[in-house]
Amino acid sequence: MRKIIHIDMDCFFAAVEMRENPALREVPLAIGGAADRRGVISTCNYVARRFGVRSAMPTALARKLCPPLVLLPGRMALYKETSTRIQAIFARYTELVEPLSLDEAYLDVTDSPHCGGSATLMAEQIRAAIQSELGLTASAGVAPNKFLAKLACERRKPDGLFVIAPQEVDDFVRLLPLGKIPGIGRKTAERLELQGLYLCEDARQLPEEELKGRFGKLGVMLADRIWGRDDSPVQASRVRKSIGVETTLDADVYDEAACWAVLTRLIPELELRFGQRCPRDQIMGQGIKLKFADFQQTTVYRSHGGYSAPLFHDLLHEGLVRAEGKPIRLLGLVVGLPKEGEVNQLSLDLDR
Ligand code: TTP
Ligand code: MG
Repeated sequence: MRKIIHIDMDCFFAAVEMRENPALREVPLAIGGAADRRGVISTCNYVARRFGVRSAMPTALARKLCPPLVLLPGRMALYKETSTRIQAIFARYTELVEPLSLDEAYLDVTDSPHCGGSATLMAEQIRAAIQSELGLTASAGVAPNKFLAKLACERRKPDGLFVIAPQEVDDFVRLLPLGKIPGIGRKTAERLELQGLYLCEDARQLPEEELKGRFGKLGVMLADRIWGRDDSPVQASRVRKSIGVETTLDADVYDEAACWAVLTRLIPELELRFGQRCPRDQIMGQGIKLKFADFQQTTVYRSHGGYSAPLFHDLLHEGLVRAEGKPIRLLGLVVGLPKEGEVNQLSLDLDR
């Protein structure tokens, strides 16, 4: 049985800004791109959330919901530096830290000698250190695995701690809506509901084989989660699997030629970025990301060995078929990288 802590900072970018300028604590505050530049909200403080403002919402909509909203452009360098200091606090307790983003991580403290081995006490100490040393609040979840620790953390947000002890797992999971399981998106949850499956206890009524038969890979995952099981390890050094560049367009574009014109500007940037890590002939695949005017998005990806810029043209064509005539608001490119350690050093040297 593992002891996992999941930590997630509360309204992270906004919290950093409120620490820098405490007057902002009293007003609805959001970090994001300007409305007249088709920006979106990165995050907002809890005052703004009471108006319905949310991450990823177009700023123009946020302004409608919350006219007094104070909007800041954000200071990524400051958030990154703060994130590094948070990571340093985690490292006092365990080497097994898996960051999920700048403000969120799993810690495996199963073998940590601190706090007499109590994960709960360690989580409290970490939260206290973040508060006293960085002037920020974090929420934490403690549980026997990653999946439950993440859900536990959400349960007491903001500035809270929630513990799921091994003997409490079954009660916690039984009444959990299936849509709350990480990996089950809104669409999948709706598909499950159409089959009369709302809660984990509903899915438990189906024989495991049937769950797997009906839902394939997803069913295999579900068969574990509905009983509170997740044996995925905390992965301390996550290897980077892809590199991408993208751009939100100043105005929507409709046709292939206009999209291609944008991509020809992005391609050199992409090549510059991946070129520092991996030679062209070792790229594992390439893809193109499209976001439509209705905010739906799709990625057309093709796995193969070696990189070819003209291939993006074929992928674009496929993507636009999927668009079914909808205008495009964002275009992006991505390449798949080989596993770390598998980049052939010789050809790297030859490329220089
Ligand atoms: P989250 O942890 O998802 O959100 P949060 O920390 O702002 O709020 P909560 O209290 O609910 O945890 O994301 C962390 C940071 O990542 C967030 O402060 C800003 C950034 N972010 C974006 O830029 N765009 C997004 O769509 C999301 C979800 C987050
Ligand atoms: Mg957060």
